[in-house]
Amino acid sequence: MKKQWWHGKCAYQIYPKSFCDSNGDGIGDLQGIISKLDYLKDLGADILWLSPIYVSPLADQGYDIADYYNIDPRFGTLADMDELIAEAKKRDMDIVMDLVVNHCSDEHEWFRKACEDPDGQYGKYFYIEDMKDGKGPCNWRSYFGGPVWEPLPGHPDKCYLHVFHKKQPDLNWENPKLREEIYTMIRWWLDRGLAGFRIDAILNIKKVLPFKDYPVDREDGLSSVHNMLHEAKGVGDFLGEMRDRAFAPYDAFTVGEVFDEKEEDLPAFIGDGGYFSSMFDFAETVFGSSENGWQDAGGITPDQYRDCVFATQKKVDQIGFISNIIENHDEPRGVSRYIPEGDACPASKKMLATVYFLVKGLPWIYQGQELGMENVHFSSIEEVDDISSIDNYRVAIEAGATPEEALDAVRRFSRDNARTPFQWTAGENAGFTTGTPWLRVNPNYTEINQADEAKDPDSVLHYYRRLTRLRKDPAYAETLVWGGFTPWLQDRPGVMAYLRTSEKQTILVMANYQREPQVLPLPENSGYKVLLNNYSSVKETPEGLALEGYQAVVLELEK
Ligand code: TEU
Ligand code: CA
Repeated sequence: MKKQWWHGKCAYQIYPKSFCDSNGDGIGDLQGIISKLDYLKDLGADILWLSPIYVSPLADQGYDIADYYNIDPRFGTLADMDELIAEAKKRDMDIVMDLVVNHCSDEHEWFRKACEDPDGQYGKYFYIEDMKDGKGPCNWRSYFGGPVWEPLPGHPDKCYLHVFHKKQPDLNWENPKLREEIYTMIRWWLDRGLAGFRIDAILNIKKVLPFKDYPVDREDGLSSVHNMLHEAKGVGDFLGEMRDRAFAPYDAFTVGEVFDEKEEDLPAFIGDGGYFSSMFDFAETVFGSSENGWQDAGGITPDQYRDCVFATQKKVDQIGFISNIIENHDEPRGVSRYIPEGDACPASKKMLATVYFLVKGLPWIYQGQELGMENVHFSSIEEVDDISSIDNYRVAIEAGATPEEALDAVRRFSRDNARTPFQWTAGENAGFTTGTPWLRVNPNYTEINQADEAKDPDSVLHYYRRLTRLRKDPAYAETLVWGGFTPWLQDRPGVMAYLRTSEKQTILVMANYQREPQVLPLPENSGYKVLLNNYSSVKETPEGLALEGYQAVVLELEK
């Protein structure tokens, strides 16, 4: 694996709508982000990914783009964006945008023109088919519920494909003209000084053609899009072309949102010269999920979490650099998911931070994670905005769940858990806005907020600062960034531990991933130096270290 400029960095995801509102309209914006750059710099964030801020009706919160060449006025202007890029550069930080090109918005000019003339040039930018008996050509179920086919406005005999929401018509990547439009747009942004892109839902760009049915897997008579994706071949041709035509000339940083990749594809995806710089590890986020919907999805135990992370480490090994997360804007809060119920507290949150952050790969922090922000206890489905949560609520009810059970599934998995406003202060609206926030603030902001944590040296926030500094410390970077990864005590329940090794040194990351204390042996009878500890001390016994509940230590082992 070749070393890259971004390997030693720390990445941070901003969900602009919920980060910081500068003008009191209840919606976070670019000036809000600019006002917090010093905060992010101090945290140790180097690469900032912004979820979409392009012109959009926000049906899927910006993942439905109506103009790729402009900023939605609710977020700001192009001048604000240029300012953000420049202000970030001044601080040696990089801005990464979201690249949403599997689909656009039904309010995009291309789609409007396609509706005016389905047989014309823009009709060929989409998948437009004839309806038969009021139905589209195949039985795929869209990710957000219902069939993937929707009548084409103005043409009741025709329909268009949308694997996500009906306001997100799929772009036809088989059409070279469409691909050319996309590459031109990417280069336009990179020319503005952008460092790269997070690439949305990208494996969906390759469809199995001609359209055909797959086995029905729910009572709605439809079949999950996954069935089609598993069979689709040739996405690499598109990805390779996009890399060569758009990313490579700029040495852009790209991170793919890739689900369900085949193991043999890893070298092509993230190996040297691969389609992407990196891709997210979703092994733990998809664990326990069910094609039946959230009501059937299971939780994940600490041991299962560890095994997911370790399996990815083993699979990726020397091939490339994976991107590690515990949450993002599509997932519940990591501390609510990966820490057993009732046990989320500053110590356990710091422990989780330690173990995911120091495995091999690029560590990502999702906004608010560094404060230990938690899931929301929604009291009714009316409090939920997200289209995917609303669909999953309906699916649960249709599958026989009671409203309370359905709401419970939403509480566990709703994307809105991560989308509530950033908790800046203990003041009104958590200091996010002077107006009315677009989504209700999590009521725990009086306990969990940035201002209070900044004052408390023992806070989760300060712990994250220590973590980013440790990984970037020149004395340890060779090991923590590029060093090898070896599991330690993998067969012991309630433990997540591993060694990071380089020619220079060996570092042991060891966590007691349970409420009860336990004694954990060190590799040999080696001496050690404590580099990080989420407790004030660590007890030694002849058998090893006696770790408190959720205690995590990072030790440099003496050779
Ligand atoms: O997410 C893709 C997405 O919805 C996945 O979780 C999907 O279910 C997966 O492919 C299943 O294996 C991205 C964005 O992150 C999300 O916010 C958007 O809603 C979505 O694309 C549509 O743009
Ligand atoms: Ca605003």
